[in-house]
Amino acid sequence: MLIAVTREVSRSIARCELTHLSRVQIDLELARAQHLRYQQALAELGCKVVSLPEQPELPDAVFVEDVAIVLDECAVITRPGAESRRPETGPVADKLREYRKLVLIEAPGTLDGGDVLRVGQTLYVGLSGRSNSAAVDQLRALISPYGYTVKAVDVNGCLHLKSAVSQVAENTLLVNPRWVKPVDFGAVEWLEVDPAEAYAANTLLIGKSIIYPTSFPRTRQRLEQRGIRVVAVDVSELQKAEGAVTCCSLVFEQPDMTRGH
Ligand code: CIR
Repeated sequence: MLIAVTREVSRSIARCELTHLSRVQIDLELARAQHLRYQQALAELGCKVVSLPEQPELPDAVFVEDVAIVLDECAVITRPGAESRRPETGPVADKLREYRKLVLIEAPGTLDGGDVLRVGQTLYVGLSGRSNSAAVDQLRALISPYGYTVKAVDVNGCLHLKSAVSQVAENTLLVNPRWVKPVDFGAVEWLEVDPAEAYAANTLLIGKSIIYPTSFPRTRQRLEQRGIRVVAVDVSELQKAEGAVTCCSLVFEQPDMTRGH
């Protein structure tokens, strides 16, 4: 069974962190309606959605991806690069403890889950404004005993590694080549975003389908031409907070204990 941990949109989202975008008004009710539709898309694709309550004082708390990396063997609780986001970890850690052993990134390491792209047994970590090489070293020490390889990659011009590259099929990445170098990701196939849609590289792969924003029709056409099934969601209000589709959930496999022998 796939579990998707999410968290309700905070009433204070208007005070979110912004790095590459200018602040514009966010319609809270619309953001919540869009987030609900996003969760429905996860459920339609077979996920059991575990929704955490709103954190009224933590503007960016909806973006749960940044506070943990869930592997089969453990969950790594991050130390987010933005100080305002560090208190977000506690309630997510409390929930993940029900499913996994927890391990922690500690100071001076900083790591946002949005900077971590997993392809098979390799975890690529973007050295962004949020994640540093001390965290890469810690992550490597924590998870290499389980057989994972951790590789640092350069990322320039965007918030997180996964703003620039994400997985759209088993051996295929969707990339914005202005922000990362496709050759850094080894022997995979890649597809480029349409040049008019810089932010279009962030997709959430669930099984053989991707959850994908409605705002990138040109890149969507490229994806569909490659035979990729797209489930489109309107996330305009979360995009104003510099979020996208991977960042609003932590998706992981969990054996279904209710199905006995
Ligand atoms: C931030 O700047 O931290 C939030 N406003 C947006 C975080 C988006 N996270 C992600 O894409 N993984």
